[in-house]
Amino acid sequence: MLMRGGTSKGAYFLAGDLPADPAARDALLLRVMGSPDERQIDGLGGAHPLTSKVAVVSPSADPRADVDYLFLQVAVDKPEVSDRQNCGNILAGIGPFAVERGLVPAGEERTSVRIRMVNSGDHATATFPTPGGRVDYTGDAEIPGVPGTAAPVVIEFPAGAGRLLPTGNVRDEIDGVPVTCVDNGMPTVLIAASSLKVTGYESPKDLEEDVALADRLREIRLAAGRLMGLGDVADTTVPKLTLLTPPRAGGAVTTRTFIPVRCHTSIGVLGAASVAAGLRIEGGVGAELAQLPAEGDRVRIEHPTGFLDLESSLGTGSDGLPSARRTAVVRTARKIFDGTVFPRSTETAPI
Ligand code: NQM
Repeated sequence: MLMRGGTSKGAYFLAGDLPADPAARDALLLRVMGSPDERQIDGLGGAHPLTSKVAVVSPSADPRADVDYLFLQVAVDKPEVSDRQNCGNILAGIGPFAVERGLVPAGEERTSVRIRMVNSGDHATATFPTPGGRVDYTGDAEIPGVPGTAAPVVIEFPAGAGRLLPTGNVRDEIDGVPVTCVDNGMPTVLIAASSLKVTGYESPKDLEEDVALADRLREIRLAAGRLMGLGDVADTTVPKLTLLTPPRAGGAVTTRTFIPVRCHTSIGVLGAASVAAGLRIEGGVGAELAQLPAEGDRVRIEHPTGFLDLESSLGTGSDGLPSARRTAVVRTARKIFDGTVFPRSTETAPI
């Protein structure tokens, strides 16, 4: 099934419909998406990391979950499929997909699906309308970055299993640049845009064309990856890098996020969850430029095409450092197409 999840788009599969062997599965998915090819002309991919995504869904053996969701990022221009990151936007389609495929029975009015996110081991609960026992994608929820309106998918994340501050510090310095490395579901490096001599209000296109900035970001990311315990991140899509600058549309902060080379046209959900938590960390690079709402109020993260609102609260972990408690967000999803994909143009048998 081809679905839009939040501000991303991807192919959703039942695990049982794909090869069990990861190498065979990944080879097949490259063919399905049309990678490697910068236009992905021979497949379903949309020629951008945000539209070259795959969800693999199966019933869960975890008593706290109904379904398992494995996210796979299919590279556009390289023959690579990665399970090293999670995706909170594609997550928005998982509950509806699970109901469509009969993995979870629909409620009469709405349905809550408990999801184990296999990539991180974290959990989420997605709630969406199912009047009369069928998923209803229509509604009046609007999310910036997607035209029109659709039914709200409310996603709640309980406190994650990992450390909010993976380096153990509220602030580190890399090549003279202060950073705060935070992980509230997505490993993210927070950097004040001003410390890289940009305003942080530039368009994604202008930022992507800044070669000197790209060099700087690459060096910072490699060093941050090591500090965060992620090892050599040269070939991985995490950590992400988020440039922060003061808000200018009533939000808490303005962001430009690199995922990690292309600049996001909006912001990832878990990326935004990490930013929202990071802003509240006293002494972190975000706290001094953010305009935070009162504790308990929604945090509005501004991004290139609008904003993303989150509920986010922090506590203190057993190590005395800040830890995330709960995060909640509203997304929408759309079933675009359900059918047969032919992995090779010469093949007649569907997968
Ligand atoms: O952070 C893009 C997206 C994402 C990931 C990326 C996401 C998230 O917008 O949870 O949603 O950061 O690669 O789909």
